[in-house]
Amino acid sequence: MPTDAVLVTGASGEIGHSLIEALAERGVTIIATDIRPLPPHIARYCSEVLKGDILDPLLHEALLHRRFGQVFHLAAILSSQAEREPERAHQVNVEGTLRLLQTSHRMAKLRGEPIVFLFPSSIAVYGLPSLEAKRCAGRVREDEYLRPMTMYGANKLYCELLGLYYARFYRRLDPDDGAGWLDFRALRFPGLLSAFTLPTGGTSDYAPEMLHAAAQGQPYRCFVRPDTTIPFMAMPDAVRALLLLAEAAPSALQQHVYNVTAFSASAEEIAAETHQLFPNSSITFDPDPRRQAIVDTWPEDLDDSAARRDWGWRPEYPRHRTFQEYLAVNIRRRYQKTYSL
Ligand code: AKB
Repeated sequence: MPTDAVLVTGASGEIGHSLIEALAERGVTIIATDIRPLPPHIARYCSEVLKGDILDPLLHEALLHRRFGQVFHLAAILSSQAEREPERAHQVNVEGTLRLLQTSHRMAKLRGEPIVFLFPSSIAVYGLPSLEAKRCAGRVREDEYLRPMTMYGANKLYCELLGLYYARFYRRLDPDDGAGWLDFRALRFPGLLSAFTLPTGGTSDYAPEMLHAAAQGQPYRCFVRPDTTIPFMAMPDAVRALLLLAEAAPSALQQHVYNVTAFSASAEEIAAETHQLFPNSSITFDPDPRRQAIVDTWPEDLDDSAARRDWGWRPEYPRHRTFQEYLAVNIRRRYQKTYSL
């Protein structure tokens, strides 16, 4: 871990809370930013919380007055929300990332040392042309089916390339760079399942929403068909993957972008797992054509062998452990606490 502070953007989002807790456990100094306020139980782990829009030049100016040596750029508008406001999504997801790459590159030059820039990408970069192709594709590799149909998927794919540009070409083109360059690394995440936070505006949200609704005794109408299958991962594995990739020796990395996954499951299987945990849960299926069309282009499974080979990735939460250990314990505890407040 770097001796200088670690910058976490989008700190108030789904991944931010768990990542900040994990960084704090390692004794790291954390600078957090988000457009929304950070809950006090997370803010207390940060040496500074800068509230602001990732597009705001004043935020970037303020960041340049701090000394950070590593970046986790989590700020983004997720896939379903991005289809509702595509131009805004492009601004936040692409222009916001471009500005942060520039700011981080400037910081790396000021420090005279490389900055590791972690970018969470997504299965949304893939675009399977039909349901039949999705069913036949099997475990999709990093270089296959890169034809995203959503604004969010296109944004993520382009930002992977932008990061690569800053890491490679900009470095070669700028002779003054010295040792101050960007070490850009991206992870393509599947749908994430957290016991503590709910995503907003994603298309894989049906899985966490189903669970959190059941834990609160509320009925849930699932917006995709029961047979809809995509890969998933429990939040502790997602955070561990980010930290493992951040800590990997540069010489070990044969590529800049890696798939990671833990298990694949259909919406029906997630509902069955939810029923096991919460036998009184009521889950019905009422597919939304627009959101269904999005997940129908995402792969059923990912090939994460490059991550396993280069930086020792192995998920610790397969499906059974995700539901029966991580979610069963923490989600119950979370809502028991809420009820007893
Ligand atoms: C979304 O559904 O938009 C995200 C993702 C798969 O990147 N959870």
